Amino acid sequence: MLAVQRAARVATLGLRRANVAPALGRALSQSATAGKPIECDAAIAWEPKKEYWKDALTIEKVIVDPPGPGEVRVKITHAALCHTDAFTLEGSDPEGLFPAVLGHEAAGIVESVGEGVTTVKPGDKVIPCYQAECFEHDQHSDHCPRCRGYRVGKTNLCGKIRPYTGAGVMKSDGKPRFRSARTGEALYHYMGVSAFSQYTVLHEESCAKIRDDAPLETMNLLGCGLATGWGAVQNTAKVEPESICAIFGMGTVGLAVIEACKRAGAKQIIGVDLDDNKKSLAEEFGVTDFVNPTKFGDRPIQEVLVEMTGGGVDYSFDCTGNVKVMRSALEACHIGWGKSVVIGVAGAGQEISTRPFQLVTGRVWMGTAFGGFKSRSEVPKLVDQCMAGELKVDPYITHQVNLSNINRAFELMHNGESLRTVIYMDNDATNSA
Ligand code: NAD
Ligand code: AHE
Ligand code: ZN
Repeated sequence: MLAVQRAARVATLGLRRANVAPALGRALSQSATAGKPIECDAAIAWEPKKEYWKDALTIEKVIVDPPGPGEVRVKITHAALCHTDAFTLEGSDPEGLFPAVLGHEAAGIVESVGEGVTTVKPGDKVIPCYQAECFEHDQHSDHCPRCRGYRVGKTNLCGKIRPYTGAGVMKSDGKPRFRSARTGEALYHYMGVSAFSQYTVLHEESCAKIRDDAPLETMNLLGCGLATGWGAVQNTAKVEPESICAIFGMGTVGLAVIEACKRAGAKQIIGVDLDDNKKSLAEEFGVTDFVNPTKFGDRPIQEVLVEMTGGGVDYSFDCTGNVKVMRSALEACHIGWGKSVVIGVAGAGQEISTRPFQLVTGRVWMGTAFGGFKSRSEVPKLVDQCMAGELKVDPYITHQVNLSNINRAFELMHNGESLRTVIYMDNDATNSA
């Protein structure tokens, strides 16, 4: 029901929907390009821009080199904006590199594969995953120091290619596969994905192969925000029935947390946001209470929540990236057992603090990346759950734009007007209204 209601509200900005299917159809017959550089459109971030919502990206031609050994070239059909793209674009990311092709929440079709690739082939549908997952043989031979914990399920943070994705290059030769067609300048990859290009090159470890009948225009959201929110509840916090939960930040990630808390059987779900316009939306997703901290004068919001819940919440989640909010979320937890999960990403130089007494007295402060999911093996299962109707993606898609309107997507996010805006990457499928 919720899905139907929200889908009806999707705004298609300059998007001619009728043309989408033929454009995707063409993608399947592109093996003629294997082994050759491809020239295509991409949104380039030439430099950081504090006001990221004001036309920060330029749409230009880029050259995408063929995949090297262990690499996969993918035609990106649909991407979406996550707040982390804005965070990097505005210059807050200590790992941010420029010029770059940003974007990390996407879906697409394999165009060609490099030497040695065995897990995907041309024509396969994939979700690029910024948290890569190495292969079983890597884990058995302790490929990197993280394998010891990874193989027994202590973490989803694979270390095999992370140094290269952080450096914006490919592992096989330490170079990027993108260059500007206009200037010839090399362009860095972003989070090992670079979805804001019609073609990108991924490490094989980052390619989650999904079923052939999966709709790419919705499943792209599983590449970050939804998997993160759902996983934070089920994998990281492990919320149990009858819990009391508080969620700070009612963007896509926060709403996915709410949805998962409801599914887990939480009896009270408190949404916290500065924007009153988020109240009705949050109620649709499952909050039982909505709290706007600005309505309580100088009173710390954690005090309000502790009073409201008769001692504090069992679980809290920061989905804002604000370090003061992270502290409030921790201190809103019940003495003795409350757990607080940091999901939001804070800018360079920011640090969290609290009185150690908060932890001495039993509260637990933890964090999650990609909701604790292992990517290549678990994202296809999430797709199956969506296709079976057990999980819903549509309610999170509020807008659709074509690649040439990508800056509008950043503006909508900045204004708090959108949840996820899906970017249709094939400009032939759109008009420029
Ligand atoms: P978003 O911009 O869509 O939503 C953020 C929400 O927080 C908005 O509703 C905003 O009104 C609210 N907010 C801002 N400041 C607040 C405050 N002081 N108190 C209460 N609410 C406040 O962002 P999103 O895409 O949902 O992402 C949320 C955060 O999660 C971002 O920091 C993003 O970078 C991060 N993220 C982390 C992971 C991970 O794996 N850990 C994955 C995806 C996103
Ligand atoms: N590069 C930043 C940190 C950014 C960050 O924490 N990213 C999250 C994903 S946000 C997705 O929208 C994450 O998963 N981090 C773990 C990882 O391996 O990157 C910094 O502070 O340097
Ligand atoms: Zn993200």
